[in-house]
Amino acid sequence: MAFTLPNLPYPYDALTPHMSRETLEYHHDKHHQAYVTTGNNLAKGTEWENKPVEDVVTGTYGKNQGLFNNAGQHYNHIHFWKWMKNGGGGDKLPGKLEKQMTSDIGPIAKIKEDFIQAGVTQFGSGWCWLAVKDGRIVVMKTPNGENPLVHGAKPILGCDVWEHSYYIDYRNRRADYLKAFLDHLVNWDYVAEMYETAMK
Ligand code: MN3
Repeated sequence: MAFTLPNLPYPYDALTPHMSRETLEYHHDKHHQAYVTTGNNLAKGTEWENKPVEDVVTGTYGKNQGLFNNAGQHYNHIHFWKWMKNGGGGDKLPGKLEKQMTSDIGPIAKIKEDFIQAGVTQFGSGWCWLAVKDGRIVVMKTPNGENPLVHGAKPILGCDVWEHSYYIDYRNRRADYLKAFLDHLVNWDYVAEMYETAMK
């Protein structure tokens, strides 16, 4: 099946005041839609037409930059919408996930600090992540549309640090955006779900 734009799993104003309706309208309806449209156009007539997005991402990395950029961003955004929810964030994590994260990285405060640091130090556009690599949860960062899938890891949480994700609400204050993401937006249940899938 060709790439299709998923609906947001909540109304456009559900994440206010931490992420505005205006940001979600532009980010979901314009930016994500453009990755879907361009990705489908670039895949047309190639071996990647109608292939699962994960296969396109890993198969085109380092080989077909144009298609990779759009497929990577499609994959990243499909999950990004689901990694947030109204009333999310905070330090109350599903027990098993918290146990694994704290044993692999350290206390929740350190995990948050490392995640924010990864996002702030990603020069230019990109993403910061929690991912499972070799059975352990690690903090990562990637440029542009890259994600942990092409680095032998499985993403369980990602935050978009392209300016289109925060400039309307936070202007240049990327660290404040990352803090609000962790404190008020993260859907830890979906992170736990991706963790379970990654460990299978
Ligand atoms: Mn984006």
